[in-house]
Amino acid sequence: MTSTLANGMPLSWAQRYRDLGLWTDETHWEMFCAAVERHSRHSRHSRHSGPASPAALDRSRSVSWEELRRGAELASARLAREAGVRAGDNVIVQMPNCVAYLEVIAGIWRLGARPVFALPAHGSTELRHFAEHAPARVLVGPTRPGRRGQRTYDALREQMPELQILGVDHKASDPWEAEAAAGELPEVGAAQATDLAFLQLSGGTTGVPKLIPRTHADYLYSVRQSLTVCDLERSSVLLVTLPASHNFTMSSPGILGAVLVGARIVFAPDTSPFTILPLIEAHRVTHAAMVPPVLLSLLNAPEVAEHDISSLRTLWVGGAKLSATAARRVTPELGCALQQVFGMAEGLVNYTRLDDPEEIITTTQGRPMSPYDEVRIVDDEDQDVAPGQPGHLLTRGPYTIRGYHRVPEINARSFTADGFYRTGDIVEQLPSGHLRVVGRAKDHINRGGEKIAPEPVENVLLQHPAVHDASVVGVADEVLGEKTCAYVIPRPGRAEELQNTTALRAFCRERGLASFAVPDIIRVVEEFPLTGVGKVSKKDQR
Ligand code: AMP
Ligand code: DBH
Repeated sequence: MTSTLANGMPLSWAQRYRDLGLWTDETHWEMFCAAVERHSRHSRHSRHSGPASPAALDRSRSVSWEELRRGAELASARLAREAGVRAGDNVIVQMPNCVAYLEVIAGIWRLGARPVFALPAHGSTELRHFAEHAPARVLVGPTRPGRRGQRTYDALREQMPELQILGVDHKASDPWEAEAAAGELPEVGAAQATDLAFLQLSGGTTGVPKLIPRTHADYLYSVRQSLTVCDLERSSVLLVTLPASHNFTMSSPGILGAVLVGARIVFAPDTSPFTILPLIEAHRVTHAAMVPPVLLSLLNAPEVAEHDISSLRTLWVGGAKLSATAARRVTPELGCALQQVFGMAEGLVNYTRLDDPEEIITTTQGRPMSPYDEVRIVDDEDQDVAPGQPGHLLTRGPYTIRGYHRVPEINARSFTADGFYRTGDIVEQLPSGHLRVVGRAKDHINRGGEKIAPEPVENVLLQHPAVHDASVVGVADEVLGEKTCAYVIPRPGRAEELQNTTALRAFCRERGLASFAVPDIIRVVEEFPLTGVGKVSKKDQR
């Protein structure tokens, strides 16, 4: 008898969340089928003439809800027939943003198996780690993965010949044509709502990403709860521009939220303004999730003026700290609402509410979405800090894991004895409950004893008219221990104005930065190193 679920949740707590009505008995496949039923019925009733309006589309395909379910069934047939995937198996999914992606993961759930959500940016080191630790013996990827992807798969074939790599031709008008001809569907695999539903990945700021075990019940609760604080509805059009597999894209409220309410899903192949602006215009997109660097490139793209983006209603921005400077530009310049989202694949998700005062929306990262989320803000000795003071954020709740997948040593460090997850984030809490992320514990700079949070420095640099983006890190220094180094990306055509770093430092002082916080080193660069989902990788910058 085990006394915890796959996500480390003690059975007594699982029972409590069930009794409270937060967790239901539904699995992802059941949720998907019920949603398809609802939306198809609705469109049959409301359709007057003309073709069924699409549920999901990408560059090569446009499918209705029923076609989506059929695609998922055929995907499950292909996985079962070609790779023998069965209930309880883990399957690594590394697909670009496309309709077939959704069919593949739903197909895996149909079999009672579990996706391992790899990102397109993951290389053979990470993929091998997932295959070994999940463990998984099948990987689903695109038939034409591009040159880098091909090298990755070649390396994997050599290093792990036992890993079966299944290619899906996502650019075909019907990727499942051959399967449809092959005949019978495999049976729906057995799965319980409290079973492991998939393995999500942590951002992995150090070493390889950790595997995050989420159950059907806890995850679907998180999606439903997200929908209660967001304005996504049936008539909405969601643009998926961050990698589909990322927790933010998937669940906040994301692709699964769109499936639940019946919103249209438009898959964008990448995050560049050249790609997303025409898509927003063509499909009358109402909602999209972005990380701050993507928002900045949208705000600063001269092409914004050439496109009709008046359909936009709400942008969710999160994944990394959004500067107040950029946050304040969203509504005036893009004409839509901003909702800041501070979440983690491990669980806890915070949102600013749509009716919060502007100051809260632009200067905080929101508050927990569930009344059952517990947060504590503590000092280095795990003692609660005084209200309003910055400290380490710990959290526990109905959709936050109590342990990573199969790593007891790491779990002993990452969770408290009473089950709180140590997020590694430094936050302060307002009396209203809103959290302000001050930084990552590891990102704080200790400059000869003066503690410097990078964020306020970045905020000031961003106010400079020639600065597109700024990222501040600590670099080793013999005298001070650490010095501050600012990486800045100039706005197009304005690099010259940043050549004089003395002037940029003077600008920082004029804007009120403490003298010790004015960057010691300023480096003008064309781009920042990014993580798989497009967050700035400070680890690489250091
Ligand atoms: P991961 O564990 O890879 O899912 O990454 C989650 C982490 O991303 C959080 O613990 C934060 O450090 C960071 N993060 C996510 N959203 C925000 C946000 N809105 N503001 C600041 N940091 C964020
Ligand atoms: O960064 C994240 O992991 C994240 C950000 C916003 C997340 O997991 C989420 C919302 O659900």
